[in-house]
Amino acid sequence: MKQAVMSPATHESDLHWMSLALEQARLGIGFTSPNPAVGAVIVAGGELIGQGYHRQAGLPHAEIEALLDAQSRAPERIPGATIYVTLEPCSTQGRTGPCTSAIQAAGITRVVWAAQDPNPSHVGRARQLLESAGISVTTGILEAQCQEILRPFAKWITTGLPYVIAKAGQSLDGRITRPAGEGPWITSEAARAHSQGLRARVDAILVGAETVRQDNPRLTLRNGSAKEQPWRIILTRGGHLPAEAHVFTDAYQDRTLILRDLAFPDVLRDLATRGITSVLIEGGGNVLGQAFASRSVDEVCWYIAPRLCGGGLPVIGGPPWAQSVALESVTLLPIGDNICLTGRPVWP
Ligand code: AOF
Ligand code: ZN
Repeated sequence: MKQAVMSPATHESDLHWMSLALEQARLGIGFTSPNPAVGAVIVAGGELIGQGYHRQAGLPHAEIEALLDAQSRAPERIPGATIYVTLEPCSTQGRTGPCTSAIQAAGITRVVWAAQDPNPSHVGRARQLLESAGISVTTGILEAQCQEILRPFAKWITTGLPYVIAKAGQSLDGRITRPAGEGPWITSEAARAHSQGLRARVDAILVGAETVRQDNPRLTLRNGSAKEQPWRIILTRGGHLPAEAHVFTDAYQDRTLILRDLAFPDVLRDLATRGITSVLIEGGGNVLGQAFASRSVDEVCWYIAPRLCGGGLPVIGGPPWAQSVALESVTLLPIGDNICLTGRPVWP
């Protein structure tokens, strides 16, 4: 009887503490590649005594950051405490030591995590290791939300391909260019500023050579984020690229990579071997067409402007498809009079 009353309350507090761990994890998004963004909190007697997140590959994992924080705040309360982690703790020596061992050595007696580590070296190992050390384990708390931020890492570590976001800005009639003499912009300044948030999430931005020739884009992160500039990947067949383009002459020219004569998905496999776990494809129409035709796209982010161009380049080029593709998990965000539509293709 007592237990039946107790367990829902326990579950509620697990949700509460895990949501704080998730907040911690979010602080690392964009900074941890090729590692996942992970957060942790340590709780003793219903009080938070430590918190932390993984800041960068090679630096301590979230669990260790939280333990260090707890050691500085209330070392005597760590034995018997519970740690909440958004990811299954690692159990092997990588760039850093195994978190399962550190948790055990600290005297933590309960470990709660949200999502399994998709890394084949760790997946499913932590429960057995911890339980055989007498530590209680609860899993799956806020799993879907925590898995959401693991998507790029999970795809990269399990398939050897980066997570791909396709971005475009189009007129209502699906064009990316305006009639001659009208200038280049289709979407509003606010919509274009919004798309900086995408650049802050990824390791690389990919465009075709034609986009460099026509638009001379900077492809830089300019929203004040402290994140390192994303790689700029230029796909080219002929190799005729203007030497004076921003991507070859600006302060980040060492972050520009030219890939010649590589088709999808080989171009993505090449990037993954360089430790690039996520790529934002920003066009043009031909590159987007090839990315979709090879079913390489995991997420789309489309900006739609209330303007009709009545001609011009189509947002997606290439030959007609045999099948259409629907999106799931769709979100719609008005940005002034423009719209941002996101979703995930469900490949047939
Ligand atoms: C955790 N907590 O915060 C993260 C984990 O090379 P290392 O030592 O940094 O290990 C990287 C692997 O550890 C990574 O591939 C993933 O499986 C896991 N990430 N694990 O316990 C963390 N970021
Ligand atoms: Zn770890």
